[in-house]
Amino acid sequence: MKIFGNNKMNLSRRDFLKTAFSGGLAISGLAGAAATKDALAGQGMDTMQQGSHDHGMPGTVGMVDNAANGFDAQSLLYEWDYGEVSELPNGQILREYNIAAVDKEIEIAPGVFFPAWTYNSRVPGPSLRCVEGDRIRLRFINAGSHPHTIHFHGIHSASMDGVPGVGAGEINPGEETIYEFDAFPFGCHLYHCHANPLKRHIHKGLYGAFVIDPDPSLHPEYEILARQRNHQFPESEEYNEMVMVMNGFDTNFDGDNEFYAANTIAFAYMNEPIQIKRDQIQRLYLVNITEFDPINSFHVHGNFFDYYDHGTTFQPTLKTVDTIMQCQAQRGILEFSFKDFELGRYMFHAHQSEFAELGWMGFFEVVE
Ligand SMILES: [Cu+2]
Repeated sequence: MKIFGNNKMNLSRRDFLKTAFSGGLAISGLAGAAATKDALAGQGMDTMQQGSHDHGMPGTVGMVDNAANGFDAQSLLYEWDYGEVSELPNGQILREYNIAAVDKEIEIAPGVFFPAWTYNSRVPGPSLRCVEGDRIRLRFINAGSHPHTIHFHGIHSASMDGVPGVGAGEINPGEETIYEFDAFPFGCHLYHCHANPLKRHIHKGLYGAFVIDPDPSLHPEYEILARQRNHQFPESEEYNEMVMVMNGFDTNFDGDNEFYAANTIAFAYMNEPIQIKRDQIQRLYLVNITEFDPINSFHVHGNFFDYYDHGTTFQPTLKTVDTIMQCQAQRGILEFSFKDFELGRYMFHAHQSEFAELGWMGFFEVVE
């Protein structure tokens, strides 16, 4: 069996899930999972009618092996890579990062393994954090088996764009390069491999969040708001900050996703809800890098949020909404609070029901 290329495995998503079941993989959300667009296109009604008798909550039984993965869904929410910080002779802050492309098999749902291409052995790659105007110097080593790049969404010169044929272009296995630029504009951004074929390189797992905090001294008219969003200032500690990278996995290589998630692990935040304090303001950096599907979305239950598209403004671009959609590479910042709310579990998920039932669903658990 060739893993890549044009010989698509003749296995629909529904077949895959059946196979998974007969093989002992337990996914209690069969009813939901089976009602995929594959199923709807074929004998869908039959499937839906059969499925309609099972009203169990979608989810997985068992847990992925976090130790083997080398990361877990909870820490992916909160871990930042601030780089190694020093000061250049001109006073500018220098942040040096190291990223290696590594082939690694990861477990994306209990018993479901995906042969990922990763940045620093995790999917998504490290959440890079810096401050507007900092000098970014990123050493990229390709320890993988295919040529790769890192393409940043941000302002930089042509030669630092990380695309084939420009600057260093594609970095071959065993080779390395330096990407260097000043961090602009402030906001919630991302980086990803831009090697060809792009679709394959992205869906294999080569992407991550890239957050540039505003520098208050550059925004005197918004100084307090800038300090609240800048990790170096105590005002930012009023916020509980999280990162979610919405992604999908094509586990049978048919050009369509079998699993969806925020931060890779299907249903991770159903199995282990995200605990948030009722009195703390929440700030969520949300990035969509889902391949094969044109859009993804975020919806929260029982509450509304303000949204900053691309995170590049101090004033919300959408106020008091409970659903936003993002095309691939679109991203933004959500701010919300459960102050004075009843304690308990509040669901969040993609409002493409199919994505939700195939893994992109979770809970915030509001606690004292
Ligand atoms: Cu690549």
